[in-house]
This record gives sequence, structure tokens and C-alpha cells, in this order.
Amino acid sequence: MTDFEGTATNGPRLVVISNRVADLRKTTQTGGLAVGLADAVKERGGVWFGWSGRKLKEPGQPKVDRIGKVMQISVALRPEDYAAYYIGYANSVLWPLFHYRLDLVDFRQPFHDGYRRVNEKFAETILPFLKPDDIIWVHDYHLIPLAAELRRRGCRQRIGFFLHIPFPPPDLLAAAPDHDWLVGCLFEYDLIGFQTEADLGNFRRYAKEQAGAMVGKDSSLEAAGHSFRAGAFPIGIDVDHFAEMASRASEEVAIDELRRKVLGRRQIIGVDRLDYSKGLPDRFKAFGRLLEQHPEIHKKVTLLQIAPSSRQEVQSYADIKEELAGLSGSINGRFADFNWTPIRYIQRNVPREKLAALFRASQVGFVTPLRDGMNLVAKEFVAAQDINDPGVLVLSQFAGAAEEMAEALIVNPYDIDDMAENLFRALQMPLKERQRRQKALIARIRKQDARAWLGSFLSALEGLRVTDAAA
Ligand code: GDG
Repeated sequence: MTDFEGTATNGPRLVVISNRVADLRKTTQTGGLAVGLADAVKERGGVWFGWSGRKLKEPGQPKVDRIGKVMQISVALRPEDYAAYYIGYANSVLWPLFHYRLDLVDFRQPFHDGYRRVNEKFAETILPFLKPDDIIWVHDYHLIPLAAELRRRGCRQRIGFFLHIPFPPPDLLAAAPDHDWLVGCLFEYDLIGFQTEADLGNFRRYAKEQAGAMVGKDSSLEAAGHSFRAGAFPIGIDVDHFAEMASRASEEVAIDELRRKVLGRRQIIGVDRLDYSKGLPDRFKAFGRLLEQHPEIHKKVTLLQIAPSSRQEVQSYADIKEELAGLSGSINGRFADFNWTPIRYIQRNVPREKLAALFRASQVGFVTPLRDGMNLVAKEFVAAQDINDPGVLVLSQFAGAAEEMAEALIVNPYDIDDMAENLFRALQMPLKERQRRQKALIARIRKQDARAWLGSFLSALEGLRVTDAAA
């Protein structure tokens, strides 16, 4: 153990708990949670606790590292716990369920048991590190029961929870055999944060209609003897930092851009973790439809799709990978020429700096999830644009980001024709209109950036009196 205690720059010490601890030594993170949180925690300081990413038969003691102002504590997981908790309950039950994909939910009792076991282990491990006036901020669907486990062990600190993914409507949630237990666990937090008003509405409806929660005068909720608050806190990005990265174009990207300019060719870009929630097959089909309906733009446009693999041990992720390889092959086979490949599909992780430059060098950002908590890529694309010649964002109505980004071209990701038409519209859009939309979008994402998100959630949590919180 170290004597370092995690220095907080202001207010009580912050203890962040998430499934994985991000590697704070790296300047680039992949995955929304790591991207959203890493900078904020590095700046404020505190403790970050989570799984180290290692699977060991004998996990041993937690590892404690000091990185800048942050004390990072991580534990390994037993392979069987990883299989039941992470691959099983988190990613084969909760992820599909919360993304409205009941067809992909694979509920099994051992998954549920493994999920509880790991949450108990997390609670036991972090408990000795906690100080009485810490505020604890738990992240995401992997750790819903953590507050209950901490409370059972006598923890009376304020505990907040932020759900990075959508919260489904009550009827849909009711398909999970243990839904009342799951939501009951959420009631143990003092503050529950959602990405959007829509998610918050779904949660409040469940709490009132299915769990008999009462609404207090100050709009707090009360259920199962606990009083708690719930709110919408849309996550943002560090806009200036991203814009700055984008304007430092990498040489490779600049050369590729120059080549396209010479050829009079435009680029549509998509960037996603390879996940069935991101709507990739229909996105490829929409690009194919665009080419089918507009032969005049053949050779004048390409789709660059970056989609690094994730969660490959889950069958539905392996399936989508195969489907996409087939689709891009058949669209390219149908339309390509010796000097034009319509879809460039990259399955590797691209460094963040290069991503930023690629966004700036693209004329259309194509972000079409079937369901998404927020979607940071939509915000990154806007942050990266040059106001003198900005690109156009085509955004799914089912991304949480659509609540804040009405000046994007909003599309239905299930409607291939609608997406194809809007791609065409984006490619034709006059400069004045692009600038008007860009100005409105950048102002909004700057106002609701990563710092504002962190600040609003933490001040809401800190604003709760300890006695309220511990009641
Ligand atoms: C969850 C919720 C919510 C992607 N490919 C590469 C790469 N990325 C980066 C993106 C972006 C992040 O990963 C993905 O964030 P998203 O928000 O789009 O999606 P999820 O990973 O599903 O995140 C989501 C988020 O949490 C935050 O609350 O918005 O709704 O599902 O930053 O740029 N980064 C690099 N190389 C890649 O190839 N470097």
C-alpha cells in the first residue's frame, strides 16, 4: 500500500468506481466511459477503483498506483467471475436489455450470481480505502448493486451512480426475471444520473408505477424506505482539446485529403466500437442505397468506417463482425472501380489524434446507432470541424446526443432510404447552411462539455446533506 491518499483540488475527496480503470498514463482512451472520465478525474484528483483487466486464478491483493493527483486501485478477476459477471450478466443480459434488444438477452442464473459475487468483492476491496467524508461516484451497468453492497457493510458516505447507457421503458425492463431486484439496487444510491430526459422519464415511470415510489415536494423519490434523487446529466467531451488535436493534422491524413481534393472526392466517416447497438449494417446499406440511387456521385464519395472489435467472446459481437465483412465486400464488389473503393472499412484501433484529424478531413459524420446512451463520436465530429468549411453531422434520432443536437440532420436508423437521402442532402449542403448548423452545434456541446457534466453531477451529489444521504 502507498501512503498517498488521492489529493482533491476542491471539495471532498472523490472516489470513482467503474468496471475498468482507464490507463491514466495513456493520453488516448477508447470507449466512451474512459474518454469521458479520464481527463476529468486527472484534473480533479481523487481515487479511481476498478478491475485491472487481468484474469487470474488467484487475484491476490489490490494494486495501488499513484498517477498524478490520482490514486488508482485495481483488482484482478477470477476467470469464472469474469465469464459470469462481465461476458455473462453485464454484456449478455444488461447491455442488450438496456439497448432494447430483448432478442439478444441471454439470462442465466449463474450470470446473475457471478454479477452479485463480483459486486460484493468490489465492495469488500474498496471499503478499507474509504474515508468518512468521501463522495463516491459509481459508473455504469456493471456495478448497479454496488451501493447496496457498500451500505450492507456500513458505508454511510454519499454515493452517486451514473448510467452511461440508455434506461429502457418499464415494460421492456420487466422482461428481465430479476428487474425488481435490479431497480431496487438503484434505489440505494443517493443520486442516480441518466444521459437524457427520456431515460430519466423511463426510470421515474418504473419507480412510480412498478415500485410504488412516492415523489417528494422537492422532486426527490422515496421507495423501499430510501429517499433519493434522479436527474439527467448529459455527458460531454473536452471540446477545445479535441478541436486542437484535429487542427494538428497528421501528415498522412493531410496527404490523403489532398489526393481526394484533386479527385474531387468527398469522405463520409463513421467511428464506432464494433457493437450491434451502433447500427452498422444498416449504415452500410444506406451508403449502398445512396450509390444505387445516385450514379452521378460514383467515384466522388467514399465511406470510411473505423470499427475496432470489442467483446469478441460474446457471440452476437462475432456475428455482427461477420455480417459487416460480408456487406462491405458485396457493396464494394458491386460498385468499385480499379481506382475507387467505395467503403474503406478499418477494424483496428486508430490513435485518437489521427481520429480527430480524420473527422476534420471528412465532409459528413455518419452516426446512426439503433440506440445509444449519448454517443460521443457525434460530439467529437462537431468539435473537429473547421468553421470556414465545416462538415455535416447525420445523426440517429435514437442517440442520446440527438436531444441536444437538433441542428444535425436527424435520421431514423431503421429507414435505409431516409439515411441515404440525408447523406445526399449533406453532400449537397451549401456553405452558409453548414456554417449556421455548425455554429449552433459547437455552442451547445461547448456549454455541455466534460467539465460541465462532471461539475453538475458532483455539485448535485455534494449538495445532498450527509444525513440525507445516509438515511
Ligand atoms: C458508452 C455509451 C456514451 C472509437 N473507436 C476508436 C476510438 N473510439 C472512441 C470514440 C469515442 C469513444 O471511443 C466511443 O464513445 P461512444 O460514446 O461513441 O460509445 P460507447 O463506447 O458505446 O460508450 C455511450 C458513452 O459511454 C459515454 O457515456 O456516450 O452512449 O454506449 O470517444 O472516439 N478511439 C480511438 N480509436 C478508435 O479506433 N482512439
